[in-house]
Amino acid sequence: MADRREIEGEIIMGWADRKRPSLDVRKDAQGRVVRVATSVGDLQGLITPTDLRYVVVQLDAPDPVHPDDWSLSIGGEVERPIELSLEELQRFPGATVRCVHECSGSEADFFDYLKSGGETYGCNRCEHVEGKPNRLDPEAQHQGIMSAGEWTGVPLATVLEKAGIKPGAVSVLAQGFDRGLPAEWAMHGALAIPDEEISYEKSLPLKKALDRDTMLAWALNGEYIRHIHGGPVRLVTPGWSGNWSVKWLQKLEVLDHLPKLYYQNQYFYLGQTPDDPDKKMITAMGVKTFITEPRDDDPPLPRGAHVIRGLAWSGAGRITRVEVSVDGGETWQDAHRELPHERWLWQRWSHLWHAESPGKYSIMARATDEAGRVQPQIGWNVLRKNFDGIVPVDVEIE
Ligand SMILES: Nc1nc2c(c(=O)[nH]1)N[C@H]1C(S)=C(S)[C@@H](COP(=O)(O)O)O[C@H]1N2
Ligand SMILES: [Mo]
Repeated sequence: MADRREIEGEIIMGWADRKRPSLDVRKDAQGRVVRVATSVGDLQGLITPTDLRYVVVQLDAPDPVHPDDWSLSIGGEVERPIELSLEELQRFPGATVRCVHECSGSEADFFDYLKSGGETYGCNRCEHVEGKPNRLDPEAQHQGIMSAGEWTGVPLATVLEKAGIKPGAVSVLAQGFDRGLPAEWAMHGALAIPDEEISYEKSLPLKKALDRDTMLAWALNGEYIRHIHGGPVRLVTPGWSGNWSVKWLQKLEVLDHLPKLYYQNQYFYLGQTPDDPDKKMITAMGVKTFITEPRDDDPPLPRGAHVIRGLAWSGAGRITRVEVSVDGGETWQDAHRELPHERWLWQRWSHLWHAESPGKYSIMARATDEAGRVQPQIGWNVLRKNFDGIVPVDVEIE
């Protein structure tokens, strides 16, 4: 009898199982996982399985805190400063939200790729190389750092109401219990290094802090949040770039101003140069589509019917339209969008393509969201953040 392993893939609990999607996992000198990337091309549903979820740790990976030892302090411009244990937090009326998280640095190489007219791309530290970044390869630079999840917790607004926000409040500072200096992999040209150890902290403008979907989450995909994803409790800011969802939460402080913070104004911003007077804080994601099939690395395809598939999402609400072009953007047709059409989750879409004549085709897709924003929204910027451009898939029909 042939080895079951050869036929089916892994052996799980004694039984031959299907092949598992591949992850790119990086560790620090202590062997702790600090970065995980995984391809949305391997995703069979809408929710990224927790084992496949991307991970970005900017400072030193902190030691885990046991849920029984964890508490959250809420102070600053509030009537009644409070400290909540996990159990106390869980007594508030709960909520669940499903959303896409994407790291601001996701797909950064495509800025250069589109700028070069589809000839070359580069990274912040390396020479430009010929060709196109492979967006479905988790080992490729800046790829695979987006995931969708179902979060359960309590709306941040509910907890802030309990403490009583004072008039004049402007932002809510959220601080994690991780500290350190930015990791070496995370540093590049246009960035200043802080001169002492810092905490990971962000200060959420009050309007977003009070948004009914902004939450203090303790569960992800139906289980308590694992340490690596920011447990016991993390902030979740649907629609806004991944870096706003502060992990390992320990402190909330209501402020009467918007402070200048390393991970708010220096490490993350949109601007043409480091001292651009029109520098903008990074907030909502753009509007974006991702073609998952066909792929650039497919062999020449036969003539006939092919299904073009993908995922679309936006930082400003639900997707209302996805269009596909098979002639490099000359003409566009509406794609079929599958349900559900949720506010913060990506939508799966498909388009039946009858490829009658042999030749090379450039397949494109573009999305529109309920705010009326059409892809792309975010142009080239010096830190190459929040890419949402239209990247063609190049295929050949035999
Ligand atoms: N405390 C803390 N929160 C953090 C980070 C961090 O390093 N420390 N990384 C941020 C960044 S840059 C991203 S993209 C997301 C990643 O969340 P994940 O690791 O669960 O995917 O968390 C954000 N929150
Ligand atoms: Mo990120």
